[in-house]
Amino acid sequence: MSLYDYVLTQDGMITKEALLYPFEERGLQFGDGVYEVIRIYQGTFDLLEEHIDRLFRSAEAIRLEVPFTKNELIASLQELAVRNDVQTDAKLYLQITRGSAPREHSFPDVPANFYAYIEQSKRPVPLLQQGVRAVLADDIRWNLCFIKSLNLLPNILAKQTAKEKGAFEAILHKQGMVTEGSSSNVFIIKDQVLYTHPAADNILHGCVRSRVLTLASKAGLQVEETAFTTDQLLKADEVFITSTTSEIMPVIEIEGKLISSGTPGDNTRFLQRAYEKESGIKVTAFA
Ligand code: DCS
Repeated sequence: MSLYDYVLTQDGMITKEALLYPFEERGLQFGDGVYEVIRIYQGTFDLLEEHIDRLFRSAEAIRLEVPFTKNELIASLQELAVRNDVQTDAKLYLQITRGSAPREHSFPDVPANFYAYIEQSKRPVPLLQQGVRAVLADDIRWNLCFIKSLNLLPNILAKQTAKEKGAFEAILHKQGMVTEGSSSNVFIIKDQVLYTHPAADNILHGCVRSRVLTLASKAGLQVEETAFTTDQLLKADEVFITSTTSEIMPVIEIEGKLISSGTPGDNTRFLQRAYEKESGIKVTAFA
């Protein structure tokens, strides 16, 4: 099959030669790829090696060969930030797919496609201060959620449901056991013990999640990587979610029910401050 020369894109009419990705692209047609979102604070990458390690784990899990080494990639991303003269808070989006080839389910013998771009992105300061609402949603995803794959349909459907209900996040559960958020990991604190789902195959092993576990242990909080129920979630003393863009986000209401008094808890606030310090954030949100 040959393609006509002009292709319509969201940016207008262009020739296929000008398209970086033709529409026969594995990421577009199959979600056959993996991605990362990496935080930049005042021009400096946060948790960069952790994200690159996870990218390589994701790629290996889908048998996708990354066409460069971790060190080469890290150097190139740093070069990208320098070229763009990034000084602000920002985020980098990066994806790698199995390439462009005529549509056929089995792997083609073509090189991978890759791109990375940086966009300005402010910290969600008012939300970090006040906390957010969440809803519950069925976790209808597959069993390999540790792979940060481009297949995000269940996640976006859950997030849209949350948005329509005036909530920030959908907390997912499988048969009543909380797994994670649609784009975050979920933590509860009950009687001074911090609980979160173990880093099993059915959740994404969040980079912020790992940092929070370290910070909590250092602070002397008891940490239990144990799954909890939606009932335990609603009865928790404190609830928060974590992600690269949301950091440590207090959850103050779930399905219309207040968590404790409906304000961010002391342990959550402590961890938020510790997180700022660990990330080298200069201007605190919690003065
Ligand atoms: N779980 C899911 C399903 C996620 O999509 C994310 C982050 C996390 C957990 C938290 O992982 P990090 O702590 O490593 O960020 N999702 C990214 C995304 O798609 N946009 O921003 C963050």
